[in-house]
Amino acid sequence: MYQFNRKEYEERMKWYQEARFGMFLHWGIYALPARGEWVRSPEEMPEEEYLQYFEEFDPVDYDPRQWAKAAKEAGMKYAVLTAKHHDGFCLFDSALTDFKSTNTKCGRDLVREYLDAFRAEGLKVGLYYSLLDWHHPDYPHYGDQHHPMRNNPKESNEGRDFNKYLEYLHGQVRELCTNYGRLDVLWFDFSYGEGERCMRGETWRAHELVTMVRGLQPGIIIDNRLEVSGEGFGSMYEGDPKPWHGDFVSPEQIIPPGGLLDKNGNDLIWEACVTMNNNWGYCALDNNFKPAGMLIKKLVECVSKGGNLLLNVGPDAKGNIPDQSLEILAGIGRWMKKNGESIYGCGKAGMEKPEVGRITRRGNTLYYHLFENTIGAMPLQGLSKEQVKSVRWVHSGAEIKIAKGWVYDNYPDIVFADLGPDPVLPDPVDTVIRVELK
Ligand code: H79
Repeated sequence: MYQFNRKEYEERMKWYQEARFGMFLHWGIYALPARGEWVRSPEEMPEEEYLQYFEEFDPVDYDPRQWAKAAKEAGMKYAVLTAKHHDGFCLFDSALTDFKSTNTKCGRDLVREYLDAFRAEGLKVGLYYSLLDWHHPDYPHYGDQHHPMRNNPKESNEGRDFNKYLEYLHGQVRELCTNYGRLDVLWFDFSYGEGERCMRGETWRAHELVTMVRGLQPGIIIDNRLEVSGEGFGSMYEGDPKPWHGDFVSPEQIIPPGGLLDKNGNDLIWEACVTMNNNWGYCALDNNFKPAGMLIKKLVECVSKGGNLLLNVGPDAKGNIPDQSLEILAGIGRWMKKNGESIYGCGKAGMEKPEVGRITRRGNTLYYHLFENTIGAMPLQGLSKEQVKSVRWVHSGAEIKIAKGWVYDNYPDIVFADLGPDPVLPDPVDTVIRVELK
């Protein structure tokens, strides 16, 4: 049985911590109702009604090579696609269900095509797999939002055999880990409940599941949601991870204030998953997209706090990533092309955040991210003149001199980078300067 091993852990997490930026893809037949992937739950929509979308689903425009190009151009290094979401619909050709993409009009294994396309672009590939399943007849409900049939007397828990569901879950995870080549990330979602209604850890036969996954896919990275949800830090926080804790903490729709440490003060590996608008799955009426510039700063924030950003797109029912999302990705990509060196392989600086932005760091190289201009030269607080080897603009490589003069003589303990008299920075979103230390 799998047991946590610190050395193996550090080894498998290397690429992931260098990558820093990935694409989350929420796609399924819920793109047809287009009210988000949870649609069945708040609307308490019965199965019969939802099956109309299964009949209708026909993603004629699905070309994952376009998705992969968009991810790559944005500077993303990995991706995670929903192989199955809570609705139970499978985007892969599972032998264990008929509720799958190969049985829709398109007749295609959407997961396989995604994996081929993203690998071809040199991206690491991940799959999301929902622990909840609203289609499986043996998945129970407890009168709360975690199941759409909670208030339907015809759909009581009577006769539901959870062990059968567990066989199904383990069987499908085995299929994914066996039939699709090397997978880099497995993203379970999620654990919840307490007491008799505790759907966490060994409720999923998690130790056995993780042992199987690691046996079939050595080196795979697993999230922490066999134990917790987006809210929890789990046993990793205690400094004593359960074998099923997984490899990273997965804060959802939040960037942890101050980053994440365990209770002994050691860094935790984490990935914030964040939507571009206010939904994961395609939502026709949600045009509340965060601008590219804001998301660039959020990525920098994650890296400066030692974490990753998994940024979501929700393709529509035809298989197209919405235009707004593509434009945002392109905007991020333009910045990443110039400034990616301040993201990849970078992490916390271990220094106070400057007034005008943030700092990321790789070894002896500090990246100062200027979200706005300073008045006067840029103070490199915490550094002494003796430590600083060089200062450069990242976008051009040009030299930046250390500021001299009577104003700066008033602050003998602070080094100032002389950005010139022009208060308009070359990149109004985030201009990066690189400080090499001796
Ligand atoms: O896959 C994405 C979400 O569907 C899933 N995790 C991410 C990665 C997720 N699971 N739980 N949650 C998100 C948070 C739960 C939100 C809810 Fe609701 C509040 C569910 C029911 C009430 C939001 C509002 C969704 C439906 C109504």
